[in-house]
Amino acid sequence: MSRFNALTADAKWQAVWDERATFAADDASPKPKSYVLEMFPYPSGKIHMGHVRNYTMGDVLARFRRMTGHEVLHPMGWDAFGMPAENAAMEKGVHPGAWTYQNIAAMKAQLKRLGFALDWSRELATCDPGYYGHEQALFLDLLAAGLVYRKESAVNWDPVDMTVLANEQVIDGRGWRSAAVVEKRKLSQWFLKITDFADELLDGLSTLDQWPDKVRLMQENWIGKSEGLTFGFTVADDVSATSPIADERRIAVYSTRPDTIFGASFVAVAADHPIALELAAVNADAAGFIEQCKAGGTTAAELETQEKLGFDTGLKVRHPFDSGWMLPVFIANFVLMDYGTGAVMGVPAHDQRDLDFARKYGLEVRRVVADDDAADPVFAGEEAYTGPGRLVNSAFLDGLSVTDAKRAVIERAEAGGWGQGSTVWRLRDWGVSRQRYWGTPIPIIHCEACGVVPVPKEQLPVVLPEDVSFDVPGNPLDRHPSWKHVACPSCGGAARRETDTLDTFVNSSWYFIRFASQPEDQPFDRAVAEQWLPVGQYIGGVEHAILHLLYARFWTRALRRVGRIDVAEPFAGLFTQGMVTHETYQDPAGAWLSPDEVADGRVVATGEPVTVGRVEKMSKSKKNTVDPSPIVDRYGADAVRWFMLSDSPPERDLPWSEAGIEGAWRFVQRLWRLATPDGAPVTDSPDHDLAKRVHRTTAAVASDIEALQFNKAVARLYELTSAIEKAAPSTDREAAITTLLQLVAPMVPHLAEEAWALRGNDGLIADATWPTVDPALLVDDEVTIAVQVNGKLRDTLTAAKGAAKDALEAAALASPAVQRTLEGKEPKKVVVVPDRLVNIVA
Ligand code: ANZ
Ligand code: ZN
Repeated sequence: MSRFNALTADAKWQAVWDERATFAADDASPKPKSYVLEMFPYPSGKIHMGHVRNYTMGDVLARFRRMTGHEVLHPMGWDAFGMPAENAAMEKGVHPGAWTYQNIAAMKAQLKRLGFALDWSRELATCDPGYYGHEQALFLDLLAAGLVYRKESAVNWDPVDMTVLANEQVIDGRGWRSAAVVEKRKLSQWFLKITDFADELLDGLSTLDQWPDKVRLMQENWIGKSEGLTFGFTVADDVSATSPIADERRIAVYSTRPDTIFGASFVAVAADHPIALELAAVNADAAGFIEQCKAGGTTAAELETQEKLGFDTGLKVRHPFDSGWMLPVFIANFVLMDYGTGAVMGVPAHDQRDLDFARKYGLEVRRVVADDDAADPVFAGEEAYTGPGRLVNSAFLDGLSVTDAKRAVIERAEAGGWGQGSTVWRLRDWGVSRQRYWGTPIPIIHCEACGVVPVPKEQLPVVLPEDVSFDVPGNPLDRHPSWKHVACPSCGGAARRETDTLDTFVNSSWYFIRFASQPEDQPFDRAVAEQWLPVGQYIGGVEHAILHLLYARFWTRALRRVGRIDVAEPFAGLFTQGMVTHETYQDPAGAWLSPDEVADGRVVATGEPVTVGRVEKMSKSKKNTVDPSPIVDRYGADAVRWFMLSDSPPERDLPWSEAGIEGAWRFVQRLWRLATPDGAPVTDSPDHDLAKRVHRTTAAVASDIEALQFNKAVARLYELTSAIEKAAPSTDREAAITTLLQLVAPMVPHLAEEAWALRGNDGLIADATWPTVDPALLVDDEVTIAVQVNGKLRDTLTAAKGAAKDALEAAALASPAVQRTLEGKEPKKVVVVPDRLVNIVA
């Protein structure tokens, strides 16, 4: 019998699908629409196993949806702007555009080789002016709607290379090329007002019931809504004599725990708070401390890990509820300037940072919340108490719960006019300016006379200049001899272009809309796009759980606000797949080895023993990657696809193994042998059991695929295959084989096409419909009866549904297990519950 020749079959059917445009989505189709999308790849040069797994899952769903009568949109494109192309330009002297398009060509060939059911006619690359020009138009829409603004913001500045560095170019605080210590510099940059949508983005999460809970939670935390009290501490100028900046002013703080106000023992301001800066101007020690804080970094993450440090300003403030109670004011390195008011009240007993700080500077630690009778005002522990409880040592708050006490303090503050209940968000506006070449030029012109002037839409796209050099650091757009010099669109005078480009996350914030509709003269046609959106099923890595998904949600809502589209949430369903992993290997010197440098526990080249390390995500740094291309060449696309689906639940990690892919290959061959007509005579005797099994598998596989439980579907298909193999030749068996081919078609489409044609079916299996299920055959006509003696399970029986009571009784008494238990005694009584159980009382 012939073997399935994947090499020829793969190429043959891929060419057929291409020629017939089998997977082109028809906007005008009357069928229900289904939009299946996997996160588009960055064109790094080669696809990796993670891509193969991600795209295989999406492909199975897309093909299945086609078979179940949907018009499917399943597109692919390239997230093509970004740093690696510029790095390649610097390292290899190749133009970022040339490098990117070469990579796209190579990766496209690799994807085609896997036989994905993609509508390639909608392919797009974000670095194409035909894409980013429309992005510029959308940016201008947002600008006109007041959703874009400019403000000073810090960038990483390399003082040796005299250039701005992207975050990923800063390694341990130093420039990646110069190794110089990176400084923070303020530059005027562009921001998108995502904070305007904070409420909407938070509330919208509750509508996303087909998203993983963990992703919704991550987004919720990132948006970070918190409620509390903003209130002022008044500086006591009469007792702040040691400070040169004392006067009767207020320092506003924000607290989510106003209930703990009687436990406050200090106030702390951020290093860049106006009070800190004012003091620094007249006090060299304060200035020195502020410098020290900045060197340590000022992001939330950096602050979290540092030792808590403070500088006593000499200022004293009065407690709002007791004007004789003075608290010292510190400048502290754990307070962020851009959160709340940039100042906090320190409550050491109930906040860990405050406790660390208080212990270091010998400040009072006073308990004000207790969960038991321990109302001792002296708090001794090293771990702040943040749990629930009753207020103690807190004057009029004593005895109240935390919640009631919060409310009471807010009420008093508002009544007394010294504070206001307030909501604070962690979410910050999105800084989109990048001082780089390989990105969407921001369509703005700066004119001395007119200020910031948007590029008129008829002048879009603002195209990147081709003739740029990367031999010196910095932004090639900025030093290009002519590109930035233009006439002001407003007054005609000499003006200059904005040389910042947009963050690549902007590119990926609307590509799914452009896939749905891509006219030449506008970003998308609203009516057409709305037919497809929202994306029904989006599949990608959990590493995009926060930024990409939040930005895309924001961008969609912003486009809705400017009237471009009436869609609130871009992705109705989200699935985050697990990673592809592999063992790691090291030689005796500790160097990482790739899997093909290792055989039988030894280094192939030297024969030295290999240390086998943990199974980890495939990564270049540990050299534990397996290149999919040679595997596809060797085993064929279908075996690779099958393996990607079979071994692990899709949300879990999948350990790559040679044995696994070989097993998949053997299964493909088994299917082939089964599907190839062997000329044996076929009898007309019905095989009811097999027919029933086929119907059940059909129904179950459909719901598995809908639920993206591919490994379960695969397991069922293994079982069905075995059952058909064992069945005697019959027309039912032949029908079962035909159905089996339809069921495996989304997973192993090349084999399915080849066998489908060979068995004399008309048309493509890709166009076939999913087999119909006869509901009558799904109903159990056999039941399992529990047989008990004195209430203890002794045996089970299989009986026809609805079997008579005495038949069940007789069968139960005849059971050898029952007879053994009865030891010849006569039963006193037999209770029969039809279809369920027989209980024998002895
Ligand atoms: C007093 C207090 C007592 C606080 C207590 C907490 C516990 P979330 O929940 O993230 O909103 N805080 C306020 N502004 C800050 C800033 N700019 N930098 C650093 N910390 C700041 O956190 C709010 C809490 O973080 C606020 O409530 C404040 O400390 C601190 F037992 O006030 B709290
Ligand atoms: Zn002008």
